[in-house]
Amino acid sequence: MAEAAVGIIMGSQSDWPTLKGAADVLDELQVPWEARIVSAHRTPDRLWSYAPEAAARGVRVIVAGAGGAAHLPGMMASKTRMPVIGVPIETRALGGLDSLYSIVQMPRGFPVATMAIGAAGAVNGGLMAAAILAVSDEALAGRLDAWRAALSASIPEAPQDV
Ligand code: RP5
Repeated sequence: MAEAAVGIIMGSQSDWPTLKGAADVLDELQVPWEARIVSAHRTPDRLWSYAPEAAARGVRVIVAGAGGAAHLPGMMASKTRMPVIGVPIETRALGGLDSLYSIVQMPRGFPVATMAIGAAGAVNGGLMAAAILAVSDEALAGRLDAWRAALSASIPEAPQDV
């Protein structure tokens, strides 16, 4: 199997049903990925070692999802200059606004490209990672263009009674 170009990391196993949306769209675009549980609070040593080890394996973009006190994407952005795409996970207590605010309000100098809360954000995280890689990969750019065109073509012109 090809080496992973995208690292999908998450704070907990419970985030995977959401983050799988990123993995699925990367599969559709034939972009190899890896997935790891890396919690900023529960496994801080893993957080510290992930970025350099992933970069050595060939990972070039990171999609990081976390919920609640969602420090994983921001801390990862502090450790690596690889682009970090943050996915705020929907939470039961606060609906994911807590995750969104934790991820989006980075201090100047260490950006996280923050997606929407939940499932749409995860899929868009995968698409954003693919778009970043497509800048220097013409074949992938073509697949991404075709994916976007197919989505546009699937939208009916008029609504129907269902
Ligand atoms: C965060 O806490 C994780 O990213 C997850 O979204 C949330 C809840 O984790 P679990 O209690 O379900 O493991 O660290």
